Amino acid sequence: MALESLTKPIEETLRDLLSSQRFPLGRLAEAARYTALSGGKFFRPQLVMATAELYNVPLKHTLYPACALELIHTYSLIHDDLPCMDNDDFRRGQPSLHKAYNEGHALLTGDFLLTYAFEVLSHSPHISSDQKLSLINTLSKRAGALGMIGGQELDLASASQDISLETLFSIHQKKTAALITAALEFGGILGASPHMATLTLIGEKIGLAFQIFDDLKDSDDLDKARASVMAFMSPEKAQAYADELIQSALNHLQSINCSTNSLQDLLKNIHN
Ligand code: GRG
Repeated sequence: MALESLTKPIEETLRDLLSSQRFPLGRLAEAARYTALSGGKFFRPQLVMATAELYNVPLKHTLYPACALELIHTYSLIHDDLPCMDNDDFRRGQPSLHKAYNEGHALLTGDFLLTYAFEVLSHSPHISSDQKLSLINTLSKRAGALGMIGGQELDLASASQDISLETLFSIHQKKTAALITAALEFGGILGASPHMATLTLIGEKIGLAFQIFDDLKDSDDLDKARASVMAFMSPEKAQAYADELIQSALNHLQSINCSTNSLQDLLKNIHN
């Protein structure tokens, strides 16, 4: 499956899930569409679909779970941009949500997306109740206090402090890699994979690499107090370390030995 062919169904499903037909009252869905459909890469939903493809899961079975993950990602970006967090006025080249609407509305839109993601999972068509429960359990753990939110808390607590490389990687593992790991696990759950532990390992490795590449891209953004790998090593060393993580993930993927290239392609293009 060509990676570009994944983007359109993801976008269409998000547009439908956040449509004014489904939400005729209020402006939460409108505000959610403002951020969710503003040119993100859809990396996490693509990962879900490419992993499910390893097990020949039909595309239409993957769409709701893949989009649920993007809803969580979108909420995290909206809340992260708020003045009490990263205080960013722009996201994807347009005013952040709290600038386009207001802070209260941005907070509520994030809350809406967080709760709606679980509703979407519970309504996912074509999949069994056991699979739905497993997806809900995985997402609540990966997005919660031991995952993404725990990472954000650690990040806030470490702001403007000297932290060790170990602590930095722990922040990255939770804040960024947890949701990426959930994407691999989602694909595995949808495909009733016998390789769940390997998929988790691949998710952890590429999640850390993804954040290191993001740190490298942001390396000239010196205003930010956000913990970055650039405080610990040269760009060349950081790049080499991230490349090693990707190579190791690719080796693990090869050990699964399924006949597909989409996931491999995604992993190889992670730095873009
Ligand atoms: C819930 C407040 C709150 C925070 C959770 C995930 C997170 C912590 C905050 C989001 C901001 C951030 C710096 C996340 C690190 C992960 C990352 C590099 C996000 C950007 O992801 P991309 O590159 O973005 O996939 P697009 O725009 O393509 O969707």
